[in-house]
Amino acid sequence: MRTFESLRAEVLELFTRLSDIAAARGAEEAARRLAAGKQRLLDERLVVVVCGEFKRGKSTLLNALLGDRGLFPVDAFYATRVITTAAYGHPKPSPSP
Ligand SMILES: Nc1nc2c(ncn2[C@@H]2O[C@H](COP(=O)(O)OP(=O)(O)OP(=O)(O)O)[C@@H](O)[C@H]2O)c(=O)[nH]1
Ligand SMILES: [Mg+2]
Repeated sequence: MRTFESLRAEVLELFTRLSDIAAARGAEEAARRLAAGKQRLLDERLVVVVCGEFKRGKSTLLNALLGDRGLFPVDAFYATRVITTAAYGHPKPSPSP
């Protein structure tokens, strides 16, 4: 069975091959984007984009996936008006009594 690590290694190899092709063709923008994508994979950051029309349940879906019903505001009227990112972080320590 293919593991995440083996898939990751395969994709990193593809980045190298594609970057060589982009460089050979002088495709600078493609090379820049490939380098950025490769770096994200090396950093072990997976970026998932959720986009859609207004009021289609994006925030509701994200709250369900992240297990926090109060994380993104959900409303029948416009609730999320700006591009918003969520990232994992260590919880703040509780204030000492
Ligand atoms: N029937 C139904 N309603 C849903 C579903 N998911 C969300 N809703 C409702 O649809 C409305 C909009 O949900 P949101 O999660 O705020 O949608 P959104 O796409 O994040 O909205 P904006 O960020 O403001 O564009 C809310 O009233 C939700 O309760 C669903 O799967 N089924
Ligand atoms: Mg929203």
